[in-house]
Amino acid sequence: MSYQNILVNPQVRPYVALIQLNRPKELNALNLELMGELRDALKALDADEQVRVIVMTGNERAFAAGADIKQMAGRNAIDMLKIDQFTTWDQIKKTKKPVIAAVSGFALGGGCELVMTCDMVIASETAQFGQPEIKIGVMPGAGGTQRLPRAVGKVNAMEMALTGRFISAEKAYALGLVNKVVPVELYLEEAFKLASEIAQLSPIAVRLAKESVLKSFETGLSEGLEFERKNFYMLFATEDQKEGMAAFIEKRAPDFKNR
Ligand code: DAK
Repeated sequence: MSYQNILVNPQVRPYVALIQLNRPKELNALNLELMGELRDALKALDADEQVRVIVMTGNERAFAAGADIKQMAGRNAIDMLKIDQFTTWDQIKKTKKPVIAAVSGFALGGGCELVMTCDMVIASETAQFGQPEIKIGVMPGAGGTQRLPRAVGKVNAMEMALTGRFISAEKAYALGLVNKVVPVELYLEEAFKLASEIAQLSPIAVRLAKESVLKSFETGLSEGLEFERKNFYMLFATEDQKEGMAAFIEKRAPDFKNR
């Protein structure tokens, strides 16, 4: 597939794919075209047997500075309703393989929300996160008011959503929004390292573990535990479980086959 607004490398490392948002002049502002391509690329990589983990990144200056304000500015409520971007965002959120965001520079508005749809986040020291929509007369519309408080707590989410202030990578780490902060020259490599570590594991176990963790955001504890148990039992039907446990007992490295 050829894309105009993103770059895709399906094998940047063994079993690791890279998607790079690529509208650098606009700080990777998320226009409809880019979001559609991102949805299509994630769907294709999710179906590709040679891909086990996906890294999503921007460039050093910006992961993404938000939805494209110039594209949105003239729209009315009915236009927004008809465009129905939520279908695209919902599809992105349904990616079954782990997605790691490698963030440098601005991750604002829809950019910050996109980061929060990812499963893990590696940030460069220069990364800045924010929900500045309030400054342009709107509010977060792609999950910011729901995912941000779950990630950083109510008072921090309120401060970000109600003032539009940005937070630094260091603060984002302290609040639990990102996994690790590294110097800018290392953020992508660090994301590949994390991705490669996960790519060596049983993909089916990784998939069910991801699904189970995500379930905890949607359910109460009892229902979540029930869901976890079913997935846990299911893994005993896989060859990878037999291989993983045999390898442990035989003191060798496992060779997982995704079966
Ligand atoms: N949209 C369009 N263009 C943008 C942009 C954006 N969000 N952010 C930056 N740019 C463009 C600038 O217009 C400029 O273009 P030229 O003027 O050179 O043509 C270029 O990128 C460089 O930006 P600056 O010159 O402003 O660079 P600075 O370093 O001075 O400032 C900045 C960087 C990131 C602080 C500043 O650009 C800025 O404040 N940008 C806007 C940030 C923002 O407000 N983001 C939130 C946008 S609203 C939804 C899904 C998502 C959303 C809504 C609904 N549904 C599913 C329904 C999301 C909404 C948003 O994100």
